[in-house]
Amino acid sequence: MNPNRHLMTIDEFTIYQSRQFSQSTGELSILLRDISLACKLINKQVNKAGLVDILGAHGAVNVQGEEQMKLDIFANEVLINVLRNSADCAGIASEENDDIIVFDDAHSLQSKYVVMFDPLDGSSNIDVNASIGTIFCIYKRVTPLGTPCTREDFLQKGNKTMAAGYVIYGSSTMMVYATQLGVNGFTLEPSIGEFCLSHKDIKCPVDGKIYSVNQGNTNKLDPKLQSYLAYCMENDKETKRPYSHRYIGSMVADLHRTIIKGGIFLYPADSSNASGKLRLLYECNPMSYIVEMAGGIGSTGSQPILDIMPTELHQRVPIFIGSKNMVEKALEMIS
Ligand code: AHM
Repeated sequence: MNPNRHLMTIDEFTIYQSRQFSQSTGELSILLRDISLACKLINKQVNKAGLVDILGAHGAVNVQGEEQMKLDIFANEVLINVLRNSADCAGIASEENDDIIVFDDAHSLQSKYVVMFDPLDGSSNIDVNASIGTIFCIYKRVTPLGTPCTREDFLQKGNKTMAAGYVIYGSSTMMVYATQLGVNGFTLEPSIGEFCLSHKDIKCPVDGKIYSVNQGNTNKLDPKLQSYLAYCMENDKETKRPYSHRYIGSMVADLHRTIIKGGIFLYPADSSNASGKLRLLYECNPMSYIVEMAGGIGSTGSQPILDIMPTELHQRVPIFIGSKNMVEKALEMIS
C-alpha cells in the first residue's frame, strides 16, 4: 500500500474542519466519530441479517403503533450505549423511545450536546434486502451545563441544528453529514473499517427528473396534490416530463438518490394521516437540514420544515423536499 495515501478518514476530515475555527473544542468531532462507530456496528449486523436469526418482527410495538423488527432494537441500543459512553452527549431522543434518555453521570451533565436519531429507518425493507438507513442530528442544549438535560433541549427548531446526517446501508455503506460548512459523504472502506471521504461538498442539483412518493395513496390526497402528481406524469418536451417515478419506501435511500441525482421526495398529509407520516425530529428536520445545506429545499407545503417549533417529541409533519426548482413548482401548484 502506498504510504502517501489519498484517503481521508472521517475523523481526519472533522479535525481538519474544526481547525478552521479558533474557538472549536473538538466536541462535535468526537460526537460524529462516536455516531460513525455506532453505525459501523449496526452495518456489521445489517450485513449479517440474512444469516442469523435476527430477521423478522420482534413482536413489540413502538410508540407510533408500528411493529418493531429485531434490527431496530439492536440499532437503537447500540446508538444509546455508544452515546452514553461518549465524552460529549448529555442525552438522546430516539424514534424508538417514548421519552428522552438523560445521561446523568457527572461527566455527561457537563456535556453541551444532545443527539436525536431514527436508528433504522425503512425497516420494512430489511426482509427484502433493500437499502435502509440511520438518521441523526445534533443540537446544542439550551439548559445550563451541570444540570440534567430536559425535553426543552430536544424541542428546538431545525434551524438550530449543529450537525445532521445519515448512514445508508446499501450496495456500499455511506455516511453523509452536514454542518454549516457544507455536506460531505464518506464511504465505508471495509478493509480498514473506516469511513473515507468520497463525495466532497455535495450539492443537490437545482432541477431533476425523478419524483418519489407513495403513489398508492393518490386517492387519499387533496385535489391540488392529485393535480401535481398528474403534472409529474404529463408529457411535455420542454419541461422534460413525464418524470420518472422511484420509490423504495426507505426515506434515507429515496433521499440519498434525490440529493445526488436531483428530484423531489414527498410524503404529504392525506385523508388517513392529517399530518403526514414522517416524524419531524427524527426524519424531516435532519433530512431538511442536509438538503438545505446542499442547496435544496425542505417544506411542509406551507412553511420551511426548519422553521417549525416542535411541540412533541414524536410530532409528524407533511414533507416536500429535494431540488430547489422542483420543490418550488410543487409548492406553487398546491398553494
Ligand atoms: P419505517 O422505518 O417503519 O419503515 O417507516 C419509515 C418509512 C420512511 O423511511 C419511508 O419514506 C416511509 O416510511 C414509507 O412509508 P409508506 O410505506 O407509507 O410509503
